[in-house]
Amino acid sequence: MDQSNRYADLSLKEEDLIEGGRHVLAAYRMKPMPGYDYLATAAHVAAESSTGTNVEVVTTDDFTRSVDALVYEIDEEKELMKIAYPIELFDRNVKDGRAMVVSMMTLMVGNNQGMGDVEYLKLLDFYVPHALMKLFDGPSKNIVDMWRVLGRDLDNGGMVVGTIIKPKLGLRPKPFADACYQFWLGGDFIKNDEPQGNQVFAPLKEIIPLIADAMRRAQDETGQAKLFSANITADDPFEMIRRGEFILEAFGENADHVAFLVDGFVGGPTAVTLARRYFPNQFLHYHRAGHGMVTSERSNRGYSMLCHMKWARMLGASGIHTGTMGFGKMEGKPEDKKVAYMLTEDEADGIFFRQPWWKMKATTPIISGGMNALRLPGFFENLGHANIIQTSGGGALGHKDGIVAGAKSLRQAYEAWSKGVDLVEYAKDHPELAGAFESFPHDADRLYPGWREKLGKHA
Ligand code: CAP
Ligand code: MG
Repeated sequence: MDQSNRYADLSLKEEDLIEGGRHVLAAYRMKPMPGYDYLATAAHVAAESSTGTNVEVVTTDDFTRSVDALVYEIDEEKELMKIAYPIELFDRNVKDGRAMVVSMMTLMVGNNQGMGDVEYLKLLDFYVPHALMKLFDGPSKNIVDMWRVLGRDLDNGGMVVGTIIKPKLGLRPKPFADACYQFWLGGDFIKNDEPQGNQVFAPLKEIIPLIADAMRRAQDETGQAKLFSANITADDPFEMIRRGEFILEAFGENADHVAFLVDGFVGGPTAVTLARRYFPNQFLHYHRAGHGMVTSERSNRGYSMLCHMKWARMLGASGIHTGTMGFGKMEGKPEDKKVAYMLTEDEADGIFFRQPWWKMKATTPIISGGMNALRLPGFFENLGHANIIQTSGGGALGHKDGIVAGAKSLRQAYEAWSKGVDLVEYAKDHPELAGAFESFPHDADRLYPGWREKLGKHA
């Protein structure tokens, strides 16, 4: 059934819709199944994403029609369609009237995923007007709060040197805590790996006190504050609360050195919001494991990385894994830096829409995944700054001279870039950085040809 007479109005102008401030605008990549009309299919998507279904129903009245989502632009050649969603469609909390990301997802990438007349549909970008954006929590903490604990400049505190304790799973409590102590002798920040929690071989109630003790000893040893990001992700929100409360109690006087890690993609908006609202004083570390199933450019369904990041900032993520923009091991490209700007700036260009954030706190990019000291300068050069949280698992714990050297090599790479000094030059009088060249020779050869001669290292 062609519903375009109701769910499409191609006379609508995007600038008027933005000026009107009463619509979420969404841009999708869409291809109808063979034999289906483009506009009719787009209109069906708008129906399924708002007030309709595949047939007219007798209960529809004039008010219903006033909140129909409307297709306002299509370009069949580019497989592009845009929908305007009246903000009244989106669900609001009973308790405080605030808006919720889960409702946006259910409408904008809900039933419209997997429709019989649609070959593929992917949400590429969206625009949220002030009237709705002001109803989202946004972050309560971000890197500024980490710099505060670390005693750094609060406007330009620089890279937080971090790691993920590896192996990803399989360490018993004592070796895990020992690794933490070692890294903290050179680094700032340690996170649980995304699957680490309360495994039977490393019970949380045994391992967390040991980590807290390792933190105290490393702080005493170095005279510097240290940070830990503890995974509290669970199916049961009450389990998350129980973990968080135990962790804060165990860290005691260092509780403000603790971030809570939530596997936000698999845990979903409810898990992230529980952490954001129940533990508002803790840095909310959003890990995005699993996102690639929908955000990958190889996926023609779901939503883009940009949309994922925008929703994460709206939910209140203090920091989110933003990818390594082609400099690490995961998918990415240098142009992904636009996504980082969408997280940190008060206004930024998406793919189709410029989004103001109206002073919502920034979410800090967390840069991880196959990084090491050698790959950092290129990353910073592309992004344009180093005010990020950087975590290297293999890049730190795989250093030939051990964990402390691995941590120091990361900091030295940041120092070299900040001072505008070539990395090989800087390595000449920074042995831990020189050790990174020897630890990751394939990267060294690719990124710094001739490094061996310059550093006097033989193959
Ligand atoms: C990195 C990591 C992170 C990935 C996630 C891992 O370890 O701990 O989870 O960075 O990717 O488990 O792979 P390595 P992203 O440093 O040893 O690669 O940050 O892109 O979400
Ligand atoms: Mg991991």
